[in-house]
Amino acid sequence: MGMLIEGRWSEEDRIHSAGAFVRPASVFDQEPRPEMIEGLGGEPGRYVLIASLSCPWSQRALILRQLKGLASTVPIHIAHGPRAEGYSANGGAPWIVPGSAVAILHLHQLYTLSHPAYSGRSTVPILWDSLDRRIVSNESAVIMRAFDAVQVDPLAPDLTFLPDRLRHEIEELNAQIHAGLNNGVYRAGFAETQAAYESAVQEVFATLDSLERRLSRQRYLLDTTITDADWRLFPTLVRFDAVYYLLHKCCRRRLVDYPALWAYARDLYAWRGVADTVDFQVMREASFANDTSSNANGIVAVAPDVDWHAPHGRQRLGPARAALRGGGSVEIEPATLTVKA
Ligand SMILES: N[C@@H](CCC(=O)N[C@@H](CS)C(=O)NCC(=O)O)C(=O)O
Repeated sequence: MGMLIEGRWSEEDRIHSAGAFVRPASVFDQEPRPEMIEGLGGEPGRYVLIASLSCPWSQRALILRQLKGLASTVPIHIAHGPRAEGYSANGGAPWIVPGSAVAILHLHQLYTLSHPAYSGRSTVPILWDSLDRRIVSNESAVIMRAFDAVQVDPLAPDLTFLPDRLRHEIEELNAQIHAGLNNGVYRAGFAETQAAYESAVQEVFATLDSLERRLSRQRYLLDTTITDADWRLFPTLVRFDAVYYLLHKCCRRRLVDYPALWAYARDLYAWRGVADTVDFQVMREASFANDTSSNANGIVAVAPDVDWHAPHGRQRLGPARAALRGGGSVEIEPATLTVKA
């Protein structure tokens, strides 16, 4: 895949250890700074979210941007195009870096503009500060936390997907789901030995089985209150049958074979703005065409024949609720994101 080593692009790959895929930690990983949280809501255009529609980690950030009403203050740039030196910035055409006069072709150039001697992977999503001309975060979890902390409309209820009272439980669930599923599907797909693949697949399905049991009894991961944990799980579920099942050989069962998880995924898909972050065509094309190590001819698999708009019927498990930052929660109409009286 290639990476930057002391500011220079190298085709070297340092992400396998004894045949197993090891996801590198993000070097910009940090807690969001208070002035950044203020700027996200109060300085329209200063922060730009650079994302890819094929990338589940980008999608988490895109979802939070929609749900927190940040579409008017945080512009997005969707990186696309053939992978040469990692992600193309703009389909092979020059892209002017916001806040500068510099034109770039590859996203790794954003990393070196920000940190000239950067060593590490050049990943999306990226939160770019066009005033200071630097990457403030390349870690989806941090970007989600920053977006969550913003209240754009001071008159609207201050909703949070990371309420303090549930934080511990959310973090525990996130860690389990990340290891077993979000990253598990990549450990399966990028494994270089049979043993590494089988152990990853076993964990993927053990995690899905346990989520199926949980979601048969309750509407969302933490009962009726939707949280950060649900929004982190969704991008993996939405890709499961179209990409991971076939390309990453996670083929013991499909999402549609899990009645509760499949209906739950459609419930999340119906929240206002979430479907706008899903592009099945781009997701399949980018995944199949770029993963030439396991798909040498770059043939893009056809789409599974499923209906993401079918009624999910999850209301029978309780109304959808969202937490308020000050404590307590409110009932929400997911399709409009309005608070129910
Ligand atoms: N920890 C990062 C991981 C992001 C990540 O791995 N993104 C993938 C795309 S889905 C990427 O940019 N890969 C390019 C690479 O690893 O070189 C996050 O959650 O933001």
